[in-house]
Amino acid sequence: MRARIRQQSMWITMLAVAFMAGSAMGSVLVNGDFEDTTGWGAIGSTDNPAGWPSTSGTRFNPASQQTGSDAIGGAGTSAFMSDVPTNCDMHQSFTETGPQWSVAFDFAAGDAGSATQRSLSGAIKVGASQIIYRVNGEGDFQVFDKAANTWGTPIGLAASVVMDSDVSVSQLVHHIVFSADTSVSVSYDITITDSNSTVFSATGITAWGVSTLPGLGDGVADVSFITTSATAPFVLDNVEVIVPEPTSASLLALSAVLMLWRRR
Ligand SMILES: [Ca+2]
Ligand SMILES: [Ca+2]
Repeated sequence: MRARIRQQSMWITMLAVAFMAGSAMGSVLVNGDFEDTTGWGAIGSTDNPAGWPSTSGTRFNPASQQTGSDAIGGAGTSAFMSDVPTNCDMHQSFTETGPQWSVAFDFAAGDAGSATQRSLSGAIKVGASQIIYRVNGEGDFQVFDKAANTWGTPIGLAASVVMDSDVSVSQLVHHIVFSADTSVSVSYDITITDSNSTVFSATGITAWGVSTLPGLGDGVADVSFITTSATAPFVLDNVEVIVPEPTSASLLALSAVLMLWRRR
């Protein structure tokens, strides 16, 4: 009887472990919603938003708080990314994700003025490589292709961003998702939902911003937002690095446990 109880409790423990392995991991970033308002200094200072330091020694804080009805979503805090002074950044490094990942955030982009100028600008480190991107003054979403040494608009992302003449009030909010599964292909997809809920997407993008290309299986290790060469500000909120909830893995583990159980 006692052995039977012990066996039952062992199975219950194994089921619990299998179930817990499948619990959501969510975003790996801290303060991606900018609701932690400690540490923010003036734009151009060395005091950055909590969790978001600048590249050490070379750049400064690009962000100030945009709050309440002037924040994205009409409440809380967003990050207003100023184009003055230029050459500021903030970034967040973390343990490299697995090959399946998404980077997502909300933004509104000021009008940079021309096709060769930019407002929103940032980078995503994938292994030892990087995706480097910008929104130009035509509302094109562009990525830098180091191999061709030029900015290019992936097919599907031309005029995908509605220019916001003043991002400090009444934002034209866009949602962007970069996603990849580098175990299958060393490429990435971008989906933008604009402020009119129109969806733009580009798939299988192979433009990388540096000479080093990612390898199969590489994940995300750092995200940054940059105001270098910006001629208009932008606003950010709800930045997330999302790794898939291991639902299928957990189901596999559960079914394996159940199969073992039934075989007894
Ligand atoms: Ca927020
Ligand atoms: Ca506006």
